Amino acid sequence: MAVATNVSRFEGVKMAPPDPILGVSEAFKADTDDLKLNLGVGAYRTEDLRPYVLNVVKKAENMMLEKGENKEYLPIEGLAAFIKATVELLLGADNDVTKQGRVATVQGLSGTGSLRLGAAFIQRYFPGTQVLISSPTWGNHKNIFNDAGVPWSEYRYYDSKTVGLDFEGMLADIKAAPSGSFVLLHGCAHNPTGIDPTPDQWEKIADVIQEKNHTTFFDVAYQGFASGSLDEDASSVRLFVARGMEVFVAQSYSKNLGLYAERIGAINVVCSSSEVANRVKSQLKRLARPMYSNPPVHGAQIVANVVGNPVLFDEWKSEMELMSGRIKGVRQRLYANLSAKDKSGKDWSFVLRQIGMFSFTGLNKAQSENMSSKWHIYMTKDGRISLAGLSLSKCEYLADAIIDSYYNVS
Ligand code: PLA
Repeated sequence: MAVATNVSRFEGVKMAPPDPILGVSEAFKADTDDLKLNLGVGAYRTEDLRPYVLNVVKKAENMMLEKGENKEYLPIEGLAAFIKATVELLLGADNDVTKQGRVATVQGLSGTGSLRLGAAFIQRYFPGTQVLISSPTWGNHKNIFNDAGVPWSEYRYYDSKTVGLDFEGMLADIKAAPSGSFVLLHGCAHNPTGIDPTPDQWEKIADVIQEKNHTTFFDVAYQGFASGSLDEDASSVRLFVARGMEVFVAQSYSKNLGLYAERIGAINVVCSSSEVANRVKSQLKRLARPMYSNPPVHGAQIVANVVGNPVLFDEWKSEMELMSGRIKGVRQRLYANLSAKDKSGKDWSFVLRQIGMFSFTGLNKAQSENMSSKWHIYMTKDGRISLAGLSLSKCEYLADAIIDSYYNVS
């Protein structure tokens, strides 16, 4: 007979460190000071710093209620209307590759789950092949490929001296990697730096990737948030596809439709023929089935109803411009406050040049810690602040905190 003991079977389980991004929200919640500000996670807030549910999302949900949508299981690949809408949003409504049936698309658990499915596919079909990741990158990329058993290495991306793109370094590292590697690129609004290649630089990146027979893996988590235009922000992906390149693209609707908690996104693999695409899709489904069986329906219906409905689609574009416009506004105000308060002549204009939800401030770990411990401003330790969580009225306070941390903490 088994004897109950108070020695746990799990005695050897160590405490995991808090997540570098989502852990910031936990620390923010625990702070009781009225001045506190959460600039950690990239989640859009209104000017009075409240979460925002898009009007088009509310309208789509009403339509779904009226139609009386059911809760049956979806097919493993997801909702058909969603898949049609998501590819069109990515590649344009009238693109050749979908007409030719060359895109394998499977609905994923938002951007993260879609990246994870793509990574599992790479591990299964190209075991041991490395993925090149930008330095720096979104913190979770490394976890995703680690857990999928895909080795990775880094390519140079950010140049701290110019606070810009280390384009020569980037190209050299992609060139130096073994032929046939996978190259992870942020489709737009690079996280955390807010620095994207120019159209001309995208062409040159594509040249090197083609020359080396590498395969691109685009992470498109911010379509619409870089320029405010959904089409313009997909131009990097469209450029590669127009060149006839086979690419992976992970999409997320967390930010652009504000569907963070719905976990809705997709993994797309653009293939050289419809025949290959069919086989790739069958294998993506085979990977998904034992992981989570099939995806949730609610977010997929929202996306299908917004993107697939010309009236709501136009309304979404305006709301998208409104959100990205608000972020551009706080960018300008923050820059103005920093420049006015800092008498040293330091050039803060990088705040204006960076795009998307974030600003990469250049604050180091100790300085970022000072931002939270002294000023109650929560941010990631790599010096990133989410401007999507900032209001015009808080810019001055933030500028004071940044200047204090930058000059008084080493
Ligand atoms: N890819 C990039 C580059 C991201 O920044 C994020 C989210 C994702 C994918 C995945 O988002 P999803 O799974 O919700 O679609 N990055 C956030 C949140 C906004 C996070 O870390 O999960 C961030 O604050 O960096």
